[in-house]
Amino acid sequence: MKHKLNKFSAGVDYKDTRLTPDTPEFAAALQRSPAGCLPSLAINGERVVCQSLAITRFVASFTEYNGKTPEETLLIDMFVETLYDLIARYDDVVKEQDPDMKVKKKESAYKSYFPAFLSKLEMMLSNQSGPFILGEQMTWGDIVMMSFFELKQTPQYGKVDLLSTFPKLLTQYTSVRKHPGVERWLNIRPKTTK
Ligand SMILES: N[C@@H](CCC(=O)N[C@@H](CS)C(=O)NCC(=O)O)C(=O)O
Repeated sequence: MKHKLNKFSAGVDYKDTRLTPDTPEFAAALQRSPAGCLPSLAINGERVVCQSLAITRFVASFTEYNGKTPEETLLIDMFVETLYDLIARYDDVVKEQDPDMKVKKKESAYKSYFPAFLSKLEMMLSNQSGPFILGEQMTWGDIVMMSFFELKQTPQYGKVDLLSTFPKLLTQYTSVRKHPGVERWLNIRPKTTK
């Protein structure tokens, strides 16, 4: 969702093709993807690339969402890498096959390392003079963060409210959703079951 949202809200032209797992089209797209994973992007309908963050950075580089200087771009990456450290840590829960153990691990994750990571992100945002990573200018990193917290509120992810005790992260979340390009996308995006 993050790269589609980035492309749409920044006005970058693209064709959105949605695929259902366990279909021949899905299998064919995995075959075409250099690393055998989705999402993928066919640049000008030709060269196929994959890895969602690489695609997101690439798309953002054509827009005002990537920072104006190497230092601004670095700041965006710092936030995203911190979030992805948290996502990597949570992989243990995602991969757990035993349902009871999964519930236990999930509860423990939300009590222990989630607050620690979110506190770091909250602190990092506190140093900015505005709701976003770069202050008043929304970036692709803000969109990635919003997408993550939105996902956690879906039934599939247990509708976890992670932000009520993190005012800066909550303001960033609501500000991204109110951004005109993002808001337009949220209104027209295809509904999924998740
Ligand atoms: N690091 C990759 C991971 C992507 C990934 O795991 N994609 C899943 C679908 S959401 C996939 O391609 N799975 C292969 C399969 O279903 O066989 C990214 O961020 O794009």
